[in-house]
Amino acid sequence: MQTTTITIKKAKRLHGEISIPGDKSISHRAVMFGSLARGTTEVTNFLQGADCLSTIDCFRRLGIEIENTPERILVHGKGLHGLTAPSDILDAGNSGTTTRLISGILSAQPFVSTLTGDASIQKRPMKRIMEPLSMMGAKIESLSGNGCAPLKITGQPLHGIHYHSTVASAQVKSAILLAGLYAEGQTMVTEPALSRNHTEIMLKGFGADVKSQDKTAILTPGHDLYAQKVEVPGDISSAAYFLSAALLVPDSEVLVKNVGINPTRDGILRVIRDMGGNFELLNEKTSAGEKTADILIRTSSLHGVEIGGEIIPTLIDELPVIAVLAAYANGRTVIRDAAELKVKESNRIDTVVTALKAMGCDIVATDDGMIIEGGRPLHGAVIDSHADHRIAMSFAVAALVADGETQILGGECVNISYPAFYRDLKNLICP
Ligand code: SPQ
Repeated sequence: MQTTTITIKKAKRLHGEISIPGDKSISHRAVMFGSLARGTTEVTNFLQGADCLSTIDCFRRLGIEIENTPERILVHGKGLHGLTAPSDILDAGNSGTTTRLISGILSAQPFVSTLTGDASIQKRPMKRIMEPLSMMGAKIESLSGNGCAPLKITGQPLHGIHYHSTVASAQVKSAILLAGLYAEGQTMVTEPALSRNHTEIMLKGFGADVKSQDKTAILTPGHDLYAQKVEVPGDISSAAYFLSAALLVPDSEVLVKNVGINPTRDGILRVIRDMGGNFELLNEKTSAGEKTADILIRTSSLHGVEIGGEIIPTLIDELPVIAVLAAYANGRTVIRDAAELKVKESNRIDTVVTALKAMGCDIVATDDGMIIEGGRPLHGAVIDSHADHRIAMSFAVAALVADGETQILGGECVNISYPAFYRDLKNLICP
């Protein structure tokens, strides 16, 4: 149930620095792979958002002891074959990543489990994992018969496949690779465009035999996983809101610290450059295969761009806030090849178009994206977040530049990926 209305007014200037909380995708994977590894995995800068807490809850129910303190998470892994049958239904909450990745693992366990989630999860498509996992020998049933959760998963002996995915989805790829850890023979996944590769990087770090060849990930089973220390980089998807706000609010300068800039996630930086955005990467580092940097960003005059093709998976979750940038940029922006937006926490084509229209933007939805005629001044409006964290945060940014006041209904959904979002944003706003 949506309860909190957040009110945001036009801002004069943003100034200061912000450290970005841990990456959601990497936090999930650290708990999952730590649970399947032998020994204790220590995770620092873990994202304490509701989605990642759902992953912790599921693995606790599967018999894994996980200590969660503000400083670090300790996952006391029991090896690939250490999970035990859950006594209750597994609840993935609002998290597509938890639902899809854990399904790959559960498909190979010697027990039956039932997996569900909130109203949004029960509408998101699961056939995309049910089909390839079934080809590997899995037995997965959608209990409502509509290809969505709740899912009943009866573990089976699996065999490797070479799957040619029709969608560029890290969740599909990861579910198959995780099932592949238990399968007989090699598992390969070829994607139409490369999706985020955190699973490949981190599984390799834990000792799995995973290779990437262009758009194909190849996993050869037969290797145990061993506990690791994982320092989670800041989430570029969360950084995107501060980068966008600093670009749009006049006279701003913000240092956004510790941002993961893995090339399969950095599409927003390439788009900001193309739009004429002014930023510098500082203090670049690589830790456990993941690149990070601090980003110094200033107010910039932006112009419209065309966004489509292979860049889309590298910025899919940033498209709502990119649409906000485009609304304030001069000229036309076309976003295409992004039909995946329709099957996220909300239909993000519809929710973005409706909300930007309400603020006075000239925008139309297309089948696979949107066309935005930017540069008109926008005004405050009442925006329904549809309980979608990315919509709430994107329109908090839009509100900073709109005339008057904006109200975001159900604004508490930022808890999914960024519980301190409004506080951190407020700290950058100059009086
Ligand atoms: O986990 P969930 O709910 O699917 O979260 C989202 C988000 O906006 O935070 C998508 F709605 O991120 C996905 C992302 O879109 C996280 C993810 C991952 O960690 O593997 C991959 C992407 O999804 P997909 O379907 O393209 O694999």
